[in-house]
Amino acid sequence: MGDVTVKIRLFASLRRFQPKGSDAPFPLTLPAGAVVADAIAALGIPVKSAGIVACNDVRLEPTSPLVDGTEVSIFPPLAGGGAGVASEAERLRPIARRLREHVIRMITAAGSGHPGGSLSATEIVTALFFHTLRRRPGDPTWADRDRFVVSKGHGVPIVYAALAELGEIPVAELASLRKLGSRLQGHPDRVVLPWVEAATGSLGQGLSIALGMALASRLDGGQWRVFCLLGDGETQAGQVWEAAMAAGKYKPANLIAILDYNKIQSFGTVSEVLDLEPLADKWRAFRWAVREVDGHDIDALLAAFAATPFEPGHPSVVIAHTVKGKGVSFMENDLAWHYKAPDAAQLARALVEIGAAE
Ligand SMILES: Cc1ncc(C[n+]2csc(CCOP(=O)(O)OP(=O)(O)O)c2C)c(N)n1
Ligand SMILES: [Mg+2]
Repeated sequence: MGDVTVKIRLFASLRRFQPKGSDAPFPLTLPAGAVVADAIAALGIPVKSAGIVACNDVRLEPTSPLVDGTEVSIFPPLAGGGAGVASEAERLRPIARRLREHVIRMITAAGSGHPGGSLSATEIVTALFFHTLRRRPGDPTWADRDRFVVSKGHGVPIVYAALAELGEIPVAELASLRKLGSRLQGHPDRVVLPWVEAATGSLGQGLSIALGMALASRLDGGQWRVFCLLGDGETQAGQVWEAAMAAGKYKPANLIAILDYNKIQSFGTVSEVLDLEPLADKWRAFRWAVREVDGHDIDALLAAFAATPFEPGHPSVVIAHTVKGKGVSFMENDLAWHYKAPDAAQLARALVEIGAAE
């Protein structure tokens, strides 16, 4: 009697304070009456580095008592939090770097996979998972969460990287990518990993699923939104345009498509295989509100996501101009890296270019 035990979940940049060998969340026991500030001190986290502390969805103050058996998430300060982070994009940039590192490492460990399309979507996924999406740590099926459907299912390694960096799956598990029995299949499997919203990978289907979700949210009077990441090659599939046309009719303003316009698909450039242009005009013709951004500019992505719906009563599409293989010079704009695993020397070179620690 007398002790209080909470489960601590540390956000990415605070992970260095995690006890060695422990997974997230890890237990912390303190004397009865302990408050949030005591937990932060016990972990050795400088007060200025612990910006936001939350229990489930509720924000805690340093003086808030710790409640036995609850989970406490500790995040670094947000922009303007007074700890020297100049902008939200500046906070997110190192996270994007870590996600690239995870992608490269896990595909190397798997011996196969699609690095190019994960690296082109890195800033998009970083901005969504670490800023825009309304989510509840530790609770993948929270009813009011924003949904994210990775329609280009072969790009799921970047989603696994984000989930690991958020502490929702162990970083060590990333090495099981594409292994038999792993939760981290080469294409997402919601049955074994509820953090992904749909089983995708057969290209062209995700926007239809996302549209159904968005209409369900509206029917239920929900506040949650649905974000759907499409590949540009994928957008050649007829079903994408069936979904786009239906969305133009039913007008879910809570549906946001993001098109990873990296200009390359499996066996050629999009323009030579089956040109999508004039792409923005096509979406407008289907009654979507359109915005084009540099898909590696985190400020631009955050601003675009914050501005949705771009027009009241319309679905929105963000056409994100990106570079396939972004961040690794020998992968950038090279068709070969659509589907290929690095060897040991290529891994080492890629990590240096990404700026990974080792
Ligand atoms: C229906 C279907 N046909 C073919 C494939 C094989 N395939 C996997 S990735 C890919 C190319 C996708 O290109 P794009 O949408 O541009 O993806 P990204 O450049 O973002 O990797 C293809 C054809 C598939 N997964 N599903
Ligand atoms: Mg592409």
